[in-house]
This record gives sequence, C-alpha cells and structure tokens, in this order.
Amino acid sequence: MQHWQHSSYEPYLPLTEKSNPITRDIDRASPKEIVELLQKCDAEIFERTSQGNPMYQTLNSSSVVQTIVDVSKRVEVILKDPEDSLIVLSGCGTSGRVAFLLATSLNRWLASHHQKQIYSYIIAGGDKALLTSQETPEDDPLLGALTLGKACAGKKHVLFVGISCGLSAPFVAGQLDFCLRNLEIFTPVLLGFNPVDMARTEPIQDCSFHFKEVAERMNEMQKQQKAYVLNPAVGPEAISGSSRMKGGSATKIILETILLAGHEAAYCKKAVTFNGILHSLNMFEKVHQITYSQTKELAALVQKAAISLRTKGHVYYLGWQTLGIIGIIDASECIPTFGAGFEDIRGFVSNGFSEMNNKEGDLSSLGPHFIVDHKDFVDSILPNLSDNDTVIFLYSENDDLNEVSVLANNVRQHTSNLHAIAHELKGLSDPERTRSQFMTVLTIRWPSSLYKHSPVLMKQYWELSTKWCLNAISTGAHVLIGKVYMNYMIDLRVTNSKLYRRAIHILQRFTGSTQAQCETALLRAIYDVEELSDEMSSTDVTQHTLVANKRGSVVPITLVMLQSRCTIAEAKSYLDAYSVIRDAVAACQRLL
Ligand code: S6P
Repeated sequence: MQHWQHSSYEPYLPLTEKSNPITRDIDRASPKEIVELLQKCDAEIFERTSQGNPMYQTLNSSSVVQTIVDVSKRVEVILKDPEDSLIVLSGCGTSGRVAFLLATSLNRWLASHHQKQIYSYIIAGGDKALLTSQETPEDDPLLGALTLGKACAGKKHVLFVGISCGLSAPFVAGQLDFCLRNLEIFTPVLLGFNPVDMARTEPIQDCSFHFKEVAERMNEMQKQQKAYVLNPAVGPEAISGSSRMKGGSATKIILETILLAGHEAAYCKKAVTFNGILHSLNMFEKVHQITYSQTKELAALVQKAAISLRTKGHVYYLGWQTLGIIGIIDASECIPTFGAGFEDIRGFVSNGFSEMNNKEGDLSSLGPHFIVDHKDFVDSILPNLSDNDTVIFLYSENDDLNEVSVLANNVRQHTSNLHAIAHELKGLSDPERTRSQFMTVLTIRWPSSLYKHSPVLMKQYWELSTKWCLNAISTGAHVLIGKVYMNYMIDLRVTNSKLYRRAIHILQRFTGSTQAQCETALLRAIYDVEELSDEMSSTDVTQHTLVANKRGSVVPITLVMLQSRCTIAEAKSYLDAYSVIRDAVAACQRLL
C-alpha cells in the first residue's frame, strides 16, 4: 500500500483532501474493523517519521514544537497583561466549533480564578453554526475580516488564531489578511494541516488574494516573529476531506497544548519549554491509546447505532457538561457529512444553553435544530422512545451521578437500548448502582499518571476521548448503512466552493471523465436541466452552490448520469432503487 507521504500519491490533491490508504475498504469492514481502521488513522496525528518526504513536518517535528513554544509564550504575555488584550480563536464549521469549545472553557476557568476573561471565538455564520451547518459564509473573506474587526474593537493587543484545516477557508484568509495589515495590534497564527505549498490557490471572489498568498505572507512574517504558521501533517482523513475527525481532534490537541502552557507559565510560574510541550503532546497520545484500548466495546456501540439507523430509529447522546456539547457537535455534523436527517443522531446537554455559554445565548426559539437541553429530551423525545432507538449517556466521575441515575431510570422505562461512555479516575462513587441501569457501559479508566501531569487537563482529555468515541460511532454507523463509497462520502452537499471542487474531483475519480465533463454534468444536476443555458454556465461558483443547497443528491445523480449517459430523470429513478451508493454505482457499471 502506498503511503500518502510519497510525492506520487494523489499529487493533484492537498493532503487534507487525499484519500487515506488505510481506510480504502472501510465500506466493507465489520464494526470492529471500522474502529481499528479509525484508530490507525487517528494514530497518524502522532506519527514521528516523515517517511523521507521533507515536505511534511509532523506534530512532533522540532520546528512545529518550537512554534508551539513561541505561541505559548505570546499567550503568557497576554495573560500577564490582560488589559486591552484579547485571544481570538476563529474558524468555519468544525474549526469554529473547536474554537468555541476552547474559548468558553478557558474563559470559565479564568472567571473561576478571578481573572479577566480574555478569550473570544468566531465561527463563520455565527452561533447558529455551532449546531447547524452554515457552509456559505465560509466563502466570504470580507465577512471574516469585518467580524474580527468588530470583536477586537478598542483592543491594543490581539493574538488571533485562524483555524482552517485545509488552509482553504476564504473567511479565515480574510481575517489573516486583516491581521497582517494591522500588525501593530495583531499577532496572527494560522493553524491547519497542509504544507503551505498545498494551500488553496483558487481565486476568491471580489478579492485580490487567495489562501496560499496569505499563508506565504504569514510564513515571511514568521521570520520576524510577527506571525506564526502551525501546519503539521496529520495524514488524510478516514473519510476523505472530513476534517471534523482528525482535523478537529488535532486542532483541539494543539490549541490546548498552547493555551494551557501559557496558563501554567502565567499563573504557576512554570516556564514554557520545548520538552514541556513535547511531554504534553505525548500525554495526548496516551489519551488516544487509552480510548482505543476498548475496541470491542466501542465496536458494539457502532453496531447498535447502525441497527437503529437502519431500522429508521434514532441515536441520542445525553451528556453532562462539555461532554454533552461534544455530543451535540458530533450529532449535528452528521447532517452535512452524511446527508443524515436531523432526527437521526441528536445530542443533548444538561442545562442546555446555560451550559453551552455561547455568545448569542439561548437559540431554542430558532426551531427544533436548536433544542439541546435534557429537559427538552424528556418532554419531546422520551414519550416516543422505543427499543429501535439507541441512547448513549456521556459522563465522568465529576458529574452528579444521582442525576445520571434518575435520567437513566427514566429512559429505561421506554427502551432497554441504553448505554454509557463513562470516564473514571479514582473510581466512581457508586459504580454498580449507576452501571446496572445500562445495557452496556464503556468505562474509560484514566491512570493517575495523567492526572498528576495536569489535573486541569483531565477535562480536556475526557472531551477528546469522547470525541474519538462519538466520531467512531457516528461515522461507523453511517458507513455500515452504506452511506460511504470506499472512503468517499459521495452524497455530499455542494454548499460552498471547497465542496464544489471536492464534488468535481470525486466525479473525476470514479468516472474517469475530464474535469470539464464532470463540471458540466454537475451543473446540469444542480440546475436540474438537460441543457445548460449560457447564464447558468457563466455564473460564478457561489451562485451554483446557492442553488445546489436546495437540491438533494446532486453528486450521486451526476455520477450515474456520467456512468450510464442517461438523463437526469433516469438517473434519479435509478438511484431511488438503491439505498446503498456502492450498490447503485456497481449496478450502474454493470449496465455498461
Ligand atoms: C468538515 C466539516 C466542515 C469544515 C469546514 C472548515 O468535516 O464538515 O464544516 O469544518 O468546512 O474547514 P477548514 O478546512 O477551513 O477547517
């Protein structure tokens, strides 16, 4: 099997869009195999060797560790002099959700230690995007810059972290450009997982720069320590391009390492050192090993979730504190990632929006997608719950176990299909009573060595561990019900320019047609016409994505059209006959 680091491996794609050789046949794997494949993929985050390709630096490369040290020291400076200062974390989609999670957690920590709250987050599309997919603002560099300018009004020192796993989001490019033009106030940091050479070069509408140009300017400024680029290679995603998985996890690992090192330096007089950072990164690797040491138990949950989805049941995550938020995020990402219905997998958190602590407050009046409190679950979902549904509790020994028991008891009146993922350090106070209420409990036991390293970090470790488990459950379940073809999510929604390009690439990959043929066929499916008008052909990508947003299954339809040279109507009826994309494609190929 060729390693993705070889320069000849899918050379036309940036690393974050390549397909991972490890998961090539994930769509044929058993639940246990799926978990094992995901484990291997996630282990690449910590890979030390660069397989002889100097293009890639990894998380443990000295240049990366040194940049982490430098940025941590900037955090320390801001924490020691918080007046008129701000640390802003910003991104689109999952990157913005990780920014939100970290900024709110650390502000809470600062408040509890009577310190000024200096963190702020920006997510493209605003707080709505925490719970639903808002892919269109990702393409707007001006909106990014304006939002940043507003968030920092009146501040004299701003450490800005722009997260774009693919070094691709125009929203983030606009913000970095804004910082580079105002270096007397801003110290910009670019966090992502492609080498700068692979940053996106596609022209941005109404904009004089593209992402790569901004990344190169950042690189230049790094020489004078006025800007920083943090872009280790962590390998392609298990499902091609799905940066909610490794991208999100690696973002969390790197930012937590930086911010907590800065905190320890500012408040515990523990200087930021190269070895200290290396040690922190090693601890996260332990979190990976501990989490995935329970392959069998995790696979059983993947299987349960898949059975529920297959039988038109649902999967519900009921979590406490930030573990509940991790559940909400994982669930909401299934809609754009797998074209899932919003009822399919849902997350709820104890105390709803007051636990979320997001900038725009309670969003529940915006509609059913924004109902997140356990109380809402009890009122609106519980009465209709059945054994078809899988319910997974997410808690740790820091939570109110009595509350966990009461809710579990309540749920058990409606379904026996009740499970838990529980984080245990010293031993839960009444484990047997709590455990006996669940059909299965995946207990993750944390060794005291990790706790001693950093008691503050335990919460972060549990969050990451829960994220890995839930990513495995939701991805594995959708793979098992046939939503994925090899390791490509074919039925993607073409709602921004990145996804438009990804769709064309997937079509080329599977049909062997040229880029122009694929684009024309895709546009026919988007506009639902056999012949494109001149206006349709000449309009810009943004307009295409706005129309595509209203249509379902445009990529599978295009695939069948290209494969069998049929009309749109024929392609649609053909697809209706198959629920598993691979079957539809295989049958389509048999026709030829
Ligand atoms: C990916 C997720 C997307 C991305 C978003 C930002 O699984 O569905 O919402 O997070 O497109 O990507 P990036 O590369 O700028 O971090």
